[in-house]
Amino acid sequence: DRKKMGLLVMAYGTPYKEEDVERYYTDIRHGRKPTDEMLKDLKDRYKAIGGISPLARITEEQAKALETTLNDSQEEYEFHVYIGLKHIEPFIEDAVEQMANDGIEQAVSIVLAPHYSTFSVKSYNTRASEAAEKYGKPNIYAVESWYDEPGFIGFWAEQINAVYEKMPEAEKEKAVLVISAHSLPEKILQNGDPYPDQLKETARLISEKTGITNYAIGWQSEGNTPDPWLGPDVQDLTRDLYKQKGYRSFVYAPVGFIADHLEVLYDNDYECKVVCEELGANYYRPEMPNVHPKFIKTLATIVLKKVRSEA
Ligand code: FEC
Repeated sequence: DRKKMGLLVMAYGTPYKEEDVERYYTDIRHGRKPTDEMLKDLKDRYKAIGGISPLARITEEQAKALETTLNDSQEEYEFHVYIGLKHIEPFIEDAVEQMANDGIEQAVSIVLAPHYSTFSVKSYNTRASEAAEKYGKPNIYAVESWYDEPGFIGFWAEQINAVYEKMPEAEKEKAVLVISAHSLPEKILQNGDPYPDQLKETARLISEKTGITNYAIGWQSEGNTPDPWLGPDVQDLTRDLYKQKGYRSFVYAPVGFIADHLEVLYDNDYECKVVCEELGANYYRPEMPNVHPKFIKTLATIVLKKVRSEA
């Protein structure tokens, strides 16, 4: 008989329809309503990527595919997936409550973001464990980060190589790989947050695997707040690399994300592309992991490693 194991897949969440944008944005802002101008700006960005974000569908497909892959790849555990979102229902707390109601005693959790930060992964994990405490179950084994997992590095290396292979030699020499993650307020650094070092390590491993040495690390999608955010921002970085290093082709790998969503489809595919067009440079963006079977297999490897070492 297989042992029953909850599989808590946590992700950011996105509005399901236009009417959800305001409450979603309010949740992101810790309960402060956005101004009309901010709300309009966000709605306009969703419109620019086709109305709503594909993220809700992709998160669901990733979670389902992960459950299936896990159950097909071993016989010791029977995984039962639950999605818990940060900023919209089903919230992390809803998922944990459902697991408790379903009698799940043990669970493994993974956040669909590779790099650990007190602002991101820690807050997901704290919410899950506080909810589990409230309901008296399940006991949750939490994956904290997977920014250096070989299958993850391998996935990006393959997608990046596919882009470079299509370039003529002369273009390759003047191409640069821009590796990025979501920016966070600089104040995270005061408590020794590992987030920037983990991104650096992902970049180093991708460079090692692809042999691409012309690369730079950037930050993107910074929030609309007065505090200083981690930089350089990818758009400024693009201009600087063009002027100071003479690069003419830019390959963006937003490795802090794993799906096609607003921060990639707008912040890279629109905003960075506009900068490239202004400069007369070439814009490239390799495919995101989404539900690529190799990527899902990598997530399954990470989850199984956690379960086998702790459960
Ligand atoms: O709907 C979609 O397709 C996009 C979903 C989305 C993802 C995402 C990932 C991350 N965020 C992170 C941190 C912050 C901080 C603030 C912030 C603000 C926003 C806003 C939207 C938004 N985020 Fe997000 N983020 C996504 C969407 N994010 C919309 C609000 C408008 C804007 O600023 O553009 C600032 C909050 C504040 O005001 O204090 C901080 C981090 C990630 C990557 C890790 C993860 O996925 O959890 C970190 C996807």
